[in-house]
Amino acid sequence: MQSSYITSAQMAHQLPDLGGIPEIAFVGRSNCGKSSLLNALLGRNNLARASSTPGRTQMVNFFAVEKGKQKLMLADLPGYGFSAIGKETKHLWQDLVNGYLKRAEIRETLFLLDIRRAKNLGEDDMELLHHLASRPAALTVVLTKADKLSQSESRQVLNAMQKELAILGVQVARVYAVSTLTKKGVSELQQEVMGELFDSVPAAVTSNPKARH
Ligand SMILES: Nc1nc2c(ncn2[C@@H]2O[C@H](COP(=O)(O)OP(=O)(O)OP(=O)(O)O)[C@@H](O)[C@H]2O)c(=O)[nH]1
Ligand SMILES: [Mg+2]
Repeated sequence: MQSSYITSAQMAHQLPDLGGIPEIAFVGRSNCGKSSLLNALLGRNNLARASSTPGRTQMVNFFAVEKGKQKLMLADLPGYGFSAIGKETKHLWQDLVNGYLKRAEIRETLFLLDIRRAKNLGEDDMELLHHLASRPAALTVVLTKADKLSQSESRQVLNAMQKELAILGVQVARVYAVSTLTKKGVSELQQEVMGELFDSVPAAVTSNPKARH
């Protein structure tokens, strides 16, 4: 599997045409571990830049991953809920993320949530979850930083989350608990989400996007 950085968009109008290659979107609160998980799924250390400073990713960053002749794009989104940002930045974030989430190329959305927050979803989390569930792309909830809880606590939170989502009527394909530190859940996500998407990519959209222009 080969991966590389492709491009970034800071504003909605800069979102690129990448030739229709299927995309996996990484969405979630600031600091929840989106960039770290993207790296772990690609087996890279710091391709997407992760940081303990919330608000590290401020653009939509696109990374290509190739398996044989098939290609997917992973889109690392800036996080929300970062309290230190001003109104104007918040507005730009909304514009960029809403613009991004309209892309027809998105085939899978990973909604990441720090496992310690899973019992305490905020209004912003809920609003986004409902919005994502209403989109055509499959929605997977990923509880991150599972190493912060014991195995049994983590299993409990995962089960509770599945029940809660059902009660809320949020249509979610799957729920995972992962840790990029211990690698728990990472190979399952690789196989079940990335692998399935790779297998579903028709040869026609795996050609070089530039060839279409
Ligand atoms: N304990 C633990 N820490 C993690 C894990 N994944 C990420 N982190 C840490 O969480 C912090 C934030 O990680 P990022 O991957 O940068 O988070 P992000 O969601 O991309 O953040 P923004 O770009 O600000 O939205 C970093 O200090 C990471 O080292 C994990 O599985 N376990
Ligand atoms: Mg990030």
